[in-house]
Amino acid sequence: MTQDELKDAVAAAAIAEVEPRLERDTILGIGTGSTANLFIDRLARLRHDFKGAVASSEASAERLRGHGIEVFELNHVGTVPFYIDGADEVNAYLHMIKGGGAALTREKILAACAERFICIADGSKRVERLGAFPLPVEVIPMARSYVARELVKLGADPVYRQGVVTDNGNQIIDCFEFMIDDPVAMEARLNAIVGVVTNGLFAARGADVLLLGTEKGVERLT
Ligand code: ABF
Repeated sequence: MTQDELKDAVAAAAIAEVEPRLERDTILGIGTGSTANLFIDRLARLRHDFKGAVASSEASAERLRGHGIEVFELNHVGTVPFYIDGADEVNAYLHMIKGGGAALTREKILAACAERFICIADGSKRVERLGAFPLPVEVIPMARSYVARELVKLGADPVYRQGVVTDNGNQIIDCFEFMIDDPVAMEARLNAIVGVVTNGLFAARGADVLLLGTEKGVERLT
């Protein structure tokens, strides 16, 4: 199977996971990226079975609206029963690196507001140790150089993602050469650097369910 077929298989598995639980007033949290896009496309068929969605990016919001799914502001919604999103890396504890698409802050807010976080990913995303994928850190623009110096002290090789402005008007630094032994501790440590808005470690609040696309089928891990 191709990587796209594996992504579509987990998108279909996520639909099977949420479909029986949809109510007329359900508002879903929806993430960003190519796997989330496949989920959105499959969700279109169910658009009359639930109320709408909150999106983690403008791009996903546009795609949802394109399918006739109403998009709500999180402040008007409160909690969401499910948040469905991809990941760049995921370990056995369902800790993740996310934010390759620069939407990490909104993704983390949605994850925090979700009763259940369903991570959908093809098998290439499953790792023993997080960090081969460069860890994204969203920063307030005026703090970029300061934060980069602090990241060097922690052992990272920080690279400014040129030309990228997040949906929140901020910038992204990617941490290369930064293997992470204790994701929960490192997430907190990075959050404590002044000028950091969010880091792409999703460990304090990881996924509740991982639907992983493999050659043998979709594995469901909790
Ligand atoms: C989002 O999309 C991100 O947090 C992650 O960076 C990315 C995964 O993208 P894809 O599904 O295209 O691999 O969920």
